Amino acid sequence: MRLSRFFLPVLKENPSEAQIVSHRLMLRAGMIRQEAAGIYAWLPLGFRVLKKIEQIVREEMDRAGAVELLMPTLQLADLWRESGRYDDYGQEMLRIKDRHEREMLYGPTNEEMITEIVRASVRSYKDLPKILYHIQWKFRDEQRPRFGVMRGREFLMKDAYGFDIDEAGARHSYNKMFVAYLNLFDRMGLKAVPMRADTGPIGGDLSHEFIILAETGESAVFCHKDLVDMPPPGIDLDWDGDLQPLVDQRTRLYAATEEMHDPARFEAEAPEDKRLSARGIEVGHIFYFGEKYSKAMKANATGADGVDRPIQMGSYGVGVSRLLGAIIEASHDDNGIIWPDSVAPFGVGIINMRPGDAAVDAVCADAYAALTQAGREPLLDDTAERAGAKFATMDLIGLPWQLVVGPKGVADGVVELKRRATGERHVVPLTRALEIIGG
Ligand code: 5CA
Repeated sequence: MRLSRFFLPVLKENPSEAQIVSHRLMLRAGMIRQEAAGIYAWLPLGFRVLKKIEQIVREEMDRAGAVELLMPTLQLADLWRESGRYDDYGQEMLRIKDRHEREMLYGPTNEEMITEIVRASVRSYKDLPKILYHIQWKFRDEQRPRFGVMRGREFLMKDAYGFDIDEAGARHSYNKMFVAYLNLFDRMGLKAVPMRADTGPIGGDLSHEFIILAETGESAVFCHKDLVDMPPPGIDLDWDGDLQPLVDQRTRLYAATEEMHDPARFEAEAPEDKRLSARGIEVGHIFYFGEKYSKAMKANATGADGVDRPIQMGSYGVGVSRLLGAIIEASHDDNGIIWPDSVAPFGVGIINMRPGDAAVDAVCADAYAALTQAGREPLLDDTAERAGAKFATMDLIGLPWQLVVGPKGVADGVVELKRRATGERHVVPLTRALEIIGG
């Protein structure tokens, strides 16, 4: 992509409405624009990152055996009357009437709809287990939308739903999602700690939140320090085998959100030098709630014993749009964002220091072609901005590599390559720079 053709409305000044660094940087880097309280337009740079995050989530869900579908954002109120949640959900639910005066709502979550879909065809244990998921916009009329995409009213969620014939099967589905979550957050460069959590309006009694530690996090969290540096389980697993030891290893040590925190237990279970009281961002939340929806909505399946029973269910959410904020909170410096390679909107920023100079333009064109060919998605700054502004913009938008091409270097047969995260620079021939980026 050429910057002269791209749409990157960067802000020079700090927007006054942004209270936390990720919100400030997303606005300054021209990634999002607020259209109403808690409702954002995703501008091209932000949209590219959103798609990258979505794709990592999708790949790890698929690896764990989940199956993607897409449910609508609008739902019928009658569906929610079946589960009893239409009245319970209160003011967070956006209620709408269509032209026939039919009561509808913009989905805050999809337990009811997916239960309706599954009950229409699943009859017996032979049709199970299934984990179905979608990546779809949700609306929750939050009382205090704030911190940009962290607590929006419209936000993108990956929500998966597990269906099993019995509790042991449901537990296995829960474990699959637990393990997949640790892997997918790791792929985004995040250290997520699973913590015992309150189940709120989703229900059930087994639940974990996945928390990224950050000073600006909305929740107070308490955990054993060893959990923070525990490596992810890894993708090379027998997903149908016993995942319980992997889960036990990560749930044995104390970790709880504020609502579930028990100070006496914390003191008993974690030695003083291992006790971490911090703030965190909830990037995922998984629930096992058994028959809560299947019983109310009559979603039954016949077991191997011939007995008809409500299907055992769980639900598994990832805050896809919230993750942009969480990643920036975890990875930035005074000059701007530092994207991990896996989610960066472009892999390399090529800075043309003198557009119009035939020799410089030619080296930029070579670099652009080679990087495109290698799948590194370059962004070529071919604008007429002055050098200082070009460097500031590149640092602000946080691409992992910067390749600076200027007349003096070109005359000497070299370019300057900078790693955004470390500031490390190499002044080397273009071919060498391409090797370093590629390797
Ligand atoms: N149905 C279940 C799981 S599929 C569910 O809705 N769970 S949830 O309420 O915990 O939401 C799942 C994830 O969505 C949360 O962990 C959080 O990362 C994200 N999320 C929730 N509310 C918001 C919001 N207002 N803005 C941005 N992300 C949100």
